[in-house]
Amino acid sequence: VRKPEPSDKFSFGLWTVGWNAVDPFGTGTRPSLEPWEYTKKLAELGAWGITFHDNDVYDFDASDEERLRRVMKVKEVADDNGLVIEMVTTNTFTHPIFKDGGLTNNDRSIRRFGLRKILRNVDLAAELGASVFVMWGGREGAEYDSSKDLNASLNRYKEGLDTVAAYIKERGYDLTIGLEPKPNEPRGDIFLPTVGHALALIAELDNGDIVGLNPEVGHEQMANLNYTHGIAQALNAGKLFHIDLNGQSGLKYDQDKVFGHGDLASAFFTVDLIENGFPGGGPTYDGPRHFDYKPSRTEGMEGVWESAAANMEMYLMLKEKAQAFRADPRTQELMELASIPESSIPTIAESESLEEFLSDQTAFEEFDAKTAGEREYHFVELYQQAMRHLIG
Ligand code: 3MF
Ligand code: MG
Ligand code: MG
Ligand code: MG
Repeated sequence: VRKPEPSDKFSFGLWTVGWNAVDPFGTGTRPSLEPWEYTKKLAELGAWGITFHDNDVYDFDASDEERLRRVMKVKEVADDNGLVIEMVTTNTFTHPIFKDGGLTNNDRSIRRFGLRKILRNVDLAAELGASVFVMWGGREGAEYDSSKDLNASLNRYKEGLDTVAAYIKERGYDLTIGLEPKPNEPRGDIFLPTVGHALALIAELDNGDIVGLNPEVGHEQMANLNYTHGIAQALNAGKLFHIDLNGQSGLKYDQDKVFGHGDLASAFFTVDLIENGFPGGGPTYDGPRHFDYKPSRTEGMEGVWESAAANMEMYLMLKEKAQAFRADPRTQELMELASIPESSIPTIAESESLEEFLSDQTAFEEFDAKTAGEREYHFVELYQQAMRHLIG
């Protein structure tokens, strides 16, 4: 497979390659470098962009001067290496103050502090030229159902998101917000556990027009959901603003493995959708191919760079296969046999009134349900056709 190029729009969170592998059971197994020390290598490997949380770059209690100095250093090194800072996000989960969340904390003074931390970071995101501002509410949630007034918490979540969105509009920033759903970890239950929950909440916001989604592969799979279906529904709603690609092997902790190192067939169909779009056309995604993975704790610095490269290699291998799958005339034939093109035709014709539909005897009274129930779809053969391209 060819080498990744900037036009592939691959980007990495600085917290991914920068994770020194501390976990709840053990100390770090790798050194922690300065954030700008990861940038050059990512560019060499063929990445196009980077992303970060405020506190990936400067400490929670850094002075204004220190904050500016460190941010400028990252910006300078990114510029020197031709990397775009495409997304900036806020850490509202590490410091003890956020142990019960930022926007939904029961404690009002902490909510006010959390919102100010986020708004300050919106300014930073705009200054650095980011186009998306991701909000993962990692600590917005609970372990105990008795600990929350869930109605009030959801109202506070909406209030917080609406305030951030209104602020972006008021300042005239060219930024959208990408909510990142996750079902659990670090909270027992996180609010906005899935793509669907987030879409429903966005629809109720006053400023929801600039609020969309940043779905992560592993997060949907932790909820036993289909990632490709999740991003498809976000696309269908005009809400797929960003993506977090990685790998997950079933219902476990958030594994953050390399993209495709988990459910490979699912990863294939994700790439197929992103690169080839829906078979019948429709909304497409042309945003960053952003990796939110973690080099496993067993890896040293060599493994960090091997795994970073593996994400991009995996994506490009799947892209080649997915393109060949769609271009194969046999695939088109099987899609026809499966009536996939027919699914794009409205059930009731545009020119057809409801009355005409109700009086169409062929649709119901004369319809041969027995024969229709016996038809073939060849769905298994079509899937097998995909597998031939994937592993044949
Ligand atoms: C946690 C995550 C987060 C988010 C990030 C925003 C630390 O499971 O996925 O990574 O992606 O906070 O992009
Ligand atoms: Mg994650
Ligand atoms: Mg994850
Ligand atoms: Mg993520």
